Amino acid sequence: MLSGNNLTCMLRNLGFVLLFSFYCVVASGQSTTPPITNVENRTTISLNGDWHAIIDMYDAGYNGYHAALAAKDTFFANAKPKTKRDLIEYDFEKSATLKVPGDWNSQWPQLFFYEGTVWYERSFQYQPKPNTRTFLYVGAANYESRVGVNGTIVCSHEGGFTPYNCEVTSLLHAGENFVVISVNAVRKRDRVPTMMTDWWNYGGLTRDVRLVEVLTSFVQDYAIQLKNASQQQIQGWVKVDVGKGQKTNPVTIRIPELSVEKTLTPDETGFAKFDVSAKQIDLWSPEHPKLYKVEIEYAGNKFEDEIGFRTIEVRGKDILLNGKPVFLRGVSVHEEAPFRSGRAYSDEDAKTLLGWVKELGGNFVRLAHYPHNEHMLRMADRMGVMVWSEVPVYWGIDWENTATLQNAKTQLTENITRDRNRASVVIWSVGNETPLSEPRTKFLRELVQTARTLDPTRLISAALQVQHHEGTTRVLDDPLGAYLDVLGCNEYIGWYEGTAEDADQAVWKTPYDKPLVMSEFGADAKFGFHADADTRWSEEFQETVYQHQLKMLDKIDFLRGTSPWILMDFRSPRRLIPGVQDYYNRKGLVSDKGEKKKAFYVLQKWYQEK
Ligand code: GCB
Repeated sequence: MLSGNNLTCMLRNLGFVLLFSFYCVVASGQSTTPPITNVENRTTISLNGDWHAIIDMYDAGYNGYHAALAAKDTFFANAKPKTKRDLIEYDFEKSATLKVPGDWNSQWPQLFFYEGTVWYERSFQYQPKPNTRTFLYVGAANYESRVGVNGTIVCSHEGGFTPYNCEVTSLLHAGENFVVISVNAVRKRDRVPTMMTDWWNYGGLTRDVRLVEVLTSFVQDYAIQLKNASQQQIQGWVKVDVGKGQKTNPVTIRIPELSVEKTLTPDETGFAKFDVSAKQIDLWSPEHPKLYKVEIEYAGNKFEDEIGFRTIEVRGKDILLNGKPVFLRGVSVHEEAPFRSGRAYSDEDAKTLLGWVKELGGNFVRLAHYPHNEHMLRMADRMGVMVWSEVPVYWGIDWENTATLQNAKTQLTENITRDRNRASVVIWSVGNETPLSEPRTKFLRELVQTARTLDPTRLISAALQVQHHEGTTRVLDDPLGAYLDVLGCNEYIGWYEGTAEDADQAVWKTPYDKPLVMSEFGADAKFGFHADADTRWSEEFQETVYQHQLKMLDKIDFLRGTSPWILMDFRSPRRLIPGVQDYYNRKGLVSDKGEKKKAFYVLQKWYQEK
């Protein structure tokens, strides 16, 4: 797809550098290069570490006192006075540093509530190599970011939870180079998510930043998995970025342990499909999270991935993993760091969070409410935890805005592109608790369609809400249900609605012949606060809500999974009671310091018996 803006951005590479670069950034939301997947296993140079940071509340880095600055005068220039008369009113070198990866809110006290623009800068040594292309890869920048290298603006990106890359080959030189990234976290009505969320709007370069080095022509992306409903047929495709003036070469895919070796010839666009049968595949499952080493070789360059093979299907009300009915014993999780607070970003964070899921007796996790960092998905693959992966189409999105829909589709596409080779992911969710209306259903149906086209091998769901009651019967008849494989439902009997005991009378019904995952239920409790079961915020109150909920859930004949809200307490600007909430949603089964509440053990017992 080559839009007018993209075409203009290409001209930039032909030499009209400053003028057109500025135009690209201002005029185009997504002037990034096609996503390179599996960067972890390619040749990369980490740019993690200390970055100089300038807080720019008024966007002075972009605007003068009357008009927008010319590109050469923006902070991307990283200018320094040349004579003692020169006036330059910013100085990266003298500015304090923020750690990358990491949100800015939890690093400097003056940034705790900040949502504007922060400029990041760091220098690095580089040695260009022959026949090599270099891309700058940003794991995530919340929410809108723009990238400049050695003074030239390269690309911009919208969406705070998915990766992007831009090619910087022609901008790098031997010796010292610098990169400047501006990140803006302002919430706006037309963004995804929109103004209101129940999580902290952590801003900044929240995930790994790296340079990725590839050959002139290279494998940019691929999908390798079991064919639907087959336990022997591996299929997929590869996409080569052919490179200017290059010819395509054959691509070889090897899975040594399965004696699979397949050589493909990409077409002139660099695309090739394959299908190969392999006997006796040791299937991936939570009990046995087997991963195979997969090698991808192209034009003398080889890299690896670790891929598990499993099938996931729905038959009537059942979810089948590797052809057998499975109950998803799960819990919802935010990307909140255990113990230290702030955004989670590391392998250690992932191990701790998923370790608690395992300790609960879980085999499933709902990664709420946006794509989590890649470490989490790879850890879920290794530890054997099935994943519900979601985009931040949350609450009251601007349903009738076509640019918002495009943005949501792009975020969904970036999410699926990054994670489609992870066996752990079994469900793509297109949204959470979206209020019923025709424009909303139309919007979400388009996302369902996008997900199905990109990945026909996984199940699609959304966390819905009960739309109407018939006495004590709750009827799950949201029209979106017709387009989903799995119904998701959030309900808070005993917390936002009625009493814990009301769950005893509740009956659940749906016109759809589909499985249900109760995607949320729960209650707040402050760890260590003990009282009787009628006292809000006590561990006993939360414990009682869980006891009644679980009894109710046992009676729903189409229930095939649960992901109660939530594994760990998490920061939220909506939670304001001093001494109790202190800006934390306290529905965690575990506190933010890792202390287990009484309800943890109630759920653990239920899962052990499931
Ligand atoms: C919900 C939302 C979740 C909130 C939760 C709550 O229904 O999906 O994002 O955090 O309720 O605690 O209110």
